[in-house]
Amino acid sequence: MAINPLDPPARAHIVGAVASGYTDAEVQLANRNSGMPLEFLAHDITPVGAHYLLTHFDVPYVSHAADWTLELHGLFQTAAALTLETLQHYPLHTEVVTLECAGNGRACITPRWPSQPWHYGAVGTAEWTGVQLRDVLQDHPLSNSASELVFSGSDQGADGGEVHFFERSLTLEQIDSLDVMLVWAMNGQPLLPQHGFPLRLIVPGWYGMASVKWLNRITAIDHAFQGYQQVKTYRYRQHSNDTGTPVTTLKPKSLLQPPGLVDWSTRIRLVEPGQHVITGRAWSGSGVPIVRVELGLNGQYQEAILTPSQHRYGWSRWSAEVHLSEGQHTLSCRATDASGQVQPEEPVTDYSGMGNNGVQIVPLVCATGL
Ligand SMILES: Nc1nc2c(c(=O)[nH]1)N[C@H]1C(S)=C(S)[C@@H](COP(=O)(O)O)O[C@H]1N2
Ligand SMILES: [Mo]
Repeated sequence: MAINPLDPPARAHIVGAVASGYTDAEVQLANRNSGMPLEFLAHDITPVGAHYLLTHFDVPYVSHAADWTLELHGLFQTAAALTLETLQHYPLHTEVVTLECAGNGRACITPRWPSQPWHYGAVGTAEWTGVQLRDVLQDHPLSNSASELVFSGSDQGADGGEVHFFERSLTLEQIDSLDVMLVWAMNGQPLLPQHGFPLRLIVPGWYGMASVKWLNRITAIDHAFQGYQQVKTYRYRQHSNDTGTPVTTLKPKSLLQPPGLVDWSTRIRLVEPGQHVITGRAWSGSGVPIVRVELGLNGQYQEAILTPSQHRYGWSRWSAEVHLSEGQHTLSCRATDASGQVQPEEPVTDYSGMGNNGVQIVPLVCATGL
C-alpha cells in the first residue's frame, strides 16, 4: 500500500484516535511534570535533565543544604534532628535504580482519569547516592510499639479537599525487606530542586510515590498511617467507591526506542524499508529480574536478545532485529519477569490509571526515499 507519510489525511489515519478533551489542568500538569523522551532509552543511566519528574504541589525553595535537618520523631527511643553532615558519616551507598511513576500509561486508558497524562515516559534510571535507612535506624532505635515509619516531605498542597504535606509510610516489615535509602545525590551531583534537594527517600523496586522528596521528618507510629497520599490515592481501584488495594511494587514492563525519524507535528515514526535493529529496556519490581523480552511486529512476537542488568534495581537492555516492508506497521514489546508475570496486551484498566503495564504500541510508516 502506497502511503505518503507527509500527507495530512494519512497522518490522521495513522495516529488513529486524535487524543482530545485534555483539560487545561492536565496540560498544566503535563508542562511541569516532564516524561523521559523515549530516545533516552539509549542511555544506561538517564541524564538528570531527561529523568521523568512528578511533583504534586510546588517545588519548595531550599537555599542551603547545610541548614536542612531530618527529624526523627514519634516512637523512636530518643528523638533526634540529623543534619546532612551527620548523615554523611554513615557508610556511603550508591545504587542504580529504575524509578517509574505509578500513573505511567494513564493516558493510554479509556476513559482517561484527569491527572498527569503520561503515555510511556514516566520512568528513568539514575545512580542515587546517600546512606541506607537501616544503618541510620541502627543508631536510632525504635520503641517496641512502633510498627510503621511515616516519611514526610516539606511540600504542602491540597488534594481531594484536604491540605496536607506529601507523606507516605512503610511498615517495619516492608522496610526490613527493602533497601530503602536516604539520598542527596543523583548521577553524582547534588539533587536538583525538583528531584528533592537536599534529601529524599529512594525505595528501590516500588513505584515512585514511595520515594518521598524534600524529606525532613520520619515519624514512628504504632498504627496504619491514614495520610491522604497513603489511603486516598495510590490505590488500585475499579470505581469511585472502591477503597481498593495499595499500589506498591513495580510491575514488569518494557519499552522500545522508537526507530527511524519522527514527524514533528504528528509524532509519527518514519522508517525506510529493510532490516532494523530495535532496542529497548525492561524492568520489574522488588529486584525481580526480567527473564524474557519479545518484540512484536503487527502483533506477531519474536524473541529479543536480553542483556540482564548488572544492577538489582536497574533496567535491563534488549534488542531484536526485524524486517520492515513498505506500509504501516505497529511495533510493541513485552517483558516477562522471573516470577512469571507477563505484560498484558491491553491497557490495564484502573479507575485512576495506576499500574498500567500494558504493552507499548508504536505506530510507524515505512516508505522508501524519506
Ligand atoms: N515530597 C514529595 N515527594 C514525592 C512526590 C511529591 O509530589 N512530593 N511525588 C512522588 C511521585 S508520585 C513520584 S513518581 C516520584 C517522582 O520522582 P522524580 O520527580 O524525582 O522523578 O516522587 C515521589 N515523591
Ligand atoms: Mo508518581
